[in-house]
Amino acid sequence: PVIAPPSTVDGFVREFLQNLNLERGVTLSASNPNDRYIALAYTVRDYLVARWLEDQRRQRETQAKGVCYLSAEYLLGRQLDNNLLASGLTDIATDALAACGIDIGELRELEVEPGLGNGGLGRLAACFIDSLATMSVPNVGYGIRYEYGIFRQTFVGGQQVEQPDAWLSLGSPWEFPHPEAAQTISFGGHTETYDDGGVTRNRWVPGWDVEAVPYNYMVPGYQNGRVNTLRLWSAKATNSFDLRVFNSGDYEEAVRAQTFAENISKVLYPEDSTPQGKELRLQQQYFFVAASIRDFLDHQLLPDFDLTKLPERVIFQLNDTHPVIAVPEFMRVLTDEKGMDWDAAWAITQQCFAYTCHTLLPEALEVWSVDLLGRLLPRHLEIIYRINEEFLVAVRERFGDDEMRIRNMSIISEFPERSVRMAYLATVAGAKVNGVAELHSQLLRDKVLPDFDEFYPGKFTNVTNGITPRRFVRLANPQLSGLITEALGGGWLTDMERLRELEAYAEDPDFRAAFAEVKAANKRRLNDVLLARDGFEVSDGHMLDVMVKRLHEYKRQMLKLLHIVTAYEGIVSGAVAASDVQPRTFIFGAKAAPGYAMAKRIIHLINAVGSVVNDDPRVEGRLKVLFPPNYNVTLAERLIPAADLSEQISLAGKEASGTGNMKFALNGALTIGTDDGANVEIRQLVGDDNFFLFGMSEPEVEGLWARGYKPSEFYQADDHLRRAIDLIASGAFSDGDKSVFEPIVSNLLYDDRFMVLADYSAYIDAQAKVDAAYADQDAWTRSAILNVARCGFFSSDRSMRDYIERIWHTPPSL
Ligand code: 26Q
Repeated sequence: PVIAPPSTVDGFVREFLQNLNLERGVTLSASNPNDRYIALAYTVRDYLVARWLEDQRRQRETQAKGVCYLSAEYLLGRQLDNNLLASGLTDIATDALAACGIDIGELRELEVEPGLGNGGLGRLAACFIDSLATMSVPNVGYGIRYEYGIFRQTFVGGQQVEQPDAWLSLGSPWEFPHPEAAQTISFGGHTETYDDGGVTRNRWVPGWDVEAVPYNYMVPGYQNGRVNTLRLWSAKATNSFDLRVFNSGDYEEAVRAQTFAENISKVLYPEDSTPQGKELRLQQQYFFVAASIRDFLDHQLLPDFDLTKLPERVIFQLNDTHPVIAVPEFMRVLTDEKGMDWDAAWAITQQCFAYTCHTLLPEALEVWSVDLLGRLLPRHLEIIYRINEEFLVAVRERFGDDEMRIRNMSIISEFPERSVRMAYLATVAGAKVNGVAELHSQLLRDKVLPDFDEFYPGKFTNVTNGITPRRFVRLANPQLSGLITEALGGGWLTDMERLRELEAYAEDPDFRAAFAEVKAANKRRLNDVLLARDGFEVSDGHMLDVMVKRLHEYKRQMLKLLHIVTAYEGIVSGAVAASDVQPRTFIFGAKAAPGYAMAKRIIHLINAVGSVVNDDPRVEGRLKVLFPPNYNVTLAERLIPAADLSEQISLAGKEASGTGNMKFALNGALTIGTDDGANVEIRQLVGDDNFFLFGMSEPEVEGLWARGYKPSEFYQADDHLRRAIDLIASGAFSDGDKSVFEPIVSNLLYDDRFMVLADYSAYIDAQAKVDAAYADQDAWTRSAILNVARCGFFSSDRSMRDYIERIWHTPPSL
């Protein structure tokens, strides 16, 4: 058995120095900062590894039902601080390094965060595995080890330029490669029928294959001695590629073929909606789920396991449709490989999968053309056809020959080309289907999949998203955490409903003063970070108004921008005295998908407005627009604790949940938001007095669409709106060149799919209320405290309990 080093400063020093010598091959005095960072990471690992091995042994031994979380993305964020916190080693490590003359804070900054996700969905997966480990729930997270994560964003002349994210280039001390546990994953080829002792069966004759090599990551629970596993797959060329060299002598061609295989896990697709149907993306999806299923069957089950008992042993949770090709793969393995008959295999499959949907936008629903699927995975296409046939037979039995309904429910769509609707496949195969917030789950049943809800009563459910308080409260906001612990004592980090006890403290002037001081300190810390990072300064006395999330038209960064332009226009036109303006710093953080032209133009406009507003002396420094590039988890951890105001302003009915909204509220920012996603639940919990609601409700949005929405009418009818848009159109933010932002202006005036103009005046009014409320600092602080006190519900621990109770039915802990 592995024995952890002693949990003392001396023990840590010895282990650290040993790692420097043995793993890095350097002495302390000759080591560079990267050597020291890697040796530190190895040292933390050394403390966790014994626990990890023990948990893996126990999971194999008990064979209790566990969760396999299948996600194409894990947006993990930096590992060092999280793993120190989980293992209770933060102070020991700090002192040990100090004893070696090293400032641990400097090493911390060297870690390049693993950005293996786009945004909310990937970060949610990371929060969930943290909670499962903390709650001692056996679980394996499966995903892809992208060699390049989400791109690094830079701005050139205010425009987004993408740079590759070579996150592995300085070493990756947190991973454990296991080439000996590689799986061979096949693609292409054709299917054939054959005679299996008198029965005609189909089988797959693949055309090519790749190796899937697992890399394991430790997922330590918070100070509970548990360590779960995150297993990410990396693609490697198989020997068959080498053989081809040998046989053909065409060396260059063989190396090219190797590159082709290894491309599969090369890069994360940076689109987080409107999937493009790219072949490589489907290869990624099949690659990781096929490897994961095989890994589970080969390594997690005991050798003589009775496969009919699988539903008592495992549930595969599908994080959106990205891993849904796992369904026909599982069927293929059970029938073609294990010889099970179809009906038995299907009955098992329908109990072993559950599906989480993360969207309502029709263009974001994944479909794969039959043509592409048939070329890449011919046997899977056959299986999907059979699933669909049997499903439609059942639909006919139930509803009669209602051809319209059949066409609407078919897993295969015929237009604009024949393709597979992955969300439908997931819904038919899954034991449960869940949305990610109350409103979203309701709309999913009523608008997106109503026929399925009718056909499968009880299948649809809700699990409202959550966030891990370890990373987003304890690590991101140590001062607030300290204040809470002073008030409530320990234990609240794993029992967030206890934050309710803070309600009483909201009435205590001393506590309010201390809380306000924490916010001020977080602003100073943010100022240091932004100054070092981007040369930005956050002025004293400014309200910090923050909008950070992917750039999407439905999220309506343009609405925020119109508010800023309106405030600016008021000052320069003389309508408002600068001295009467409540000082505010607006901070944006947002990446645009590289192919999303409108989103990129909006980024350009934000930067353009920023340069003009920030430099105009008439503003007297009372409005500042900051757009630090490359918003990521690390920056979020600095920004969110400093924020006063959280912008959650999507068009009602479009944001499935949002999770940034929860992070802000739990860090004592007030929300200005629409009645959308989890905002609805935040407002219910914190109360109307502590939330700035504005804008149309989802039914009102529907009503306005139905009547025929004409954005130009709103433009004509509202003076402020017209002046703001005219100012943009005039070239005021583009050196007089009217053409630069013309596409944005005409989109707003003549299309405006997300009804920015319709909600503009309500937004401006709500912002006036924000200004008025902020003028009473003490009342604002009281509201902020109540936000913290009442948002314990949004701990991802609670989300996990809901999944366990409503979907997984796994034992609560082990
Ligand atoms: C699919 C196919 C091809 C290429 C890319 C994709 C793709 C990748 C990522 C599609 C979607 C995503 C990410 C979606 C996402 O992050 N959705 C968000 O999920 C959060 C967690 O549930 C919610 O809070 C957000 O409301 C939702 O937008």
